[in-house]
Parts: sequence; structure tokens; C-alpha cells
Amino acid sequence: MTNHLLSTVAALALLATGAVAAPHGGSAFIRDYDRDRDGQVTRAEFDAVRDARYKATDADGDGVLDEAEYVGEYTVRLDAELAASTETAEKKAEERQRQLRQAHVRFGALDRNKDARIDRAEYDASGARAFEEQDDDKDGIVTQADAAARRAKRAASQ
Ligand SMILES: [Ca+2]
Ligand SMILES: [Ca+2]
Ligand SMILES: [Ca+2]
Repeated sequence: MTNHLLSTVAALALLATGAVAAPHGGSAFIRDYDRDRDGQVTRAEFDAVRDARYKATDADGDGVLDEAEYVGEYTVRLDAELAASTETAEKKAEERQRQLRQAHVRFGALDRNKDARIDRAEYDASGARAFEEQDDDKDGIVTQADAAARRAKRAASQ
């Protein structure tokens, strides 16, 4: 086995371990945005992922996201998630329908000025709100401690 192949195998093994180690019901936000896989999300990391996602979503490259582009990009991520899920096919189909309905609702909410497009300002404003909401202790980094604090607050309010 060559060294290159060995390091590829090692990297894959690490990735697999990371996937297994991610706690069930842990922070989907951290899983989603933690590019360097150190278990937390800095604002720079978050912005880099959002920026890449915006550009990938804008399929026709006109600088704004229409509903088909927005829901289309989400569908690709959703299907990848569902493919990795161990739920039954029936449960997955239900979940897919529910999540896609939600995606259309989200599009309507994100499109604040109701011109049937999400522009960059709307997208960035929504990203800033999401990050602030997740960053419980407001230190500019979303950590597992932030996620735990949010879970505790949710549990306490029930
Ligand atoms: Ca990180
Ligand atoms: Ca577009
Ligand atoms: Ca924080």
C-alpha cells in the first residue's frame, strides 16, 4: 500500500469516527457548519459555509435565489441526510414531504420584501439571526456548551 493510499484510508477512518461520535440529538447546527470538524463553529466558518451555499444555490447565477433554486438546493442536502438515515422507507418519505413543505414556508419567510426572490441582504440577515440564536453565551463561537445551554433552556420551558 502506498503512503498516499494509507493517508487516504486514515482520513476516511477519521471521518467515519467523527460521524459516529456526533451525538444523536446533538447540535445539527454544529454538524452543518463545522468545516474543520473541531466541534465548534466560528462566525468565519459559518459565513464561509453560507457564502459557498448561496453561490451553489444560485443555479442560474443571477445573484438572487428564486424558490425553485432554494428548495432545489435544500432537497439535495435533505436527500443525502435521508439516505444516511436508518429510518424505514415509509418514515423517510413522510419526513421528506414534511421537510420540503417547511422549505417552501422558509422561503416565504426569508423573502421579506415579497418579490419572490431571496437576495443577498435577506440571506445574510437571516444567517446573522440564526448564528446569534445558536450562540447562547454570545462569545462569537457556537460550541457544544452553547448547544447544551439551549437544550437545557428548551427543556426548562416545557
Ligand atoms: Ca469548527
Ligand atoms: Ca438565481
Ligand atoms: Ca458561544
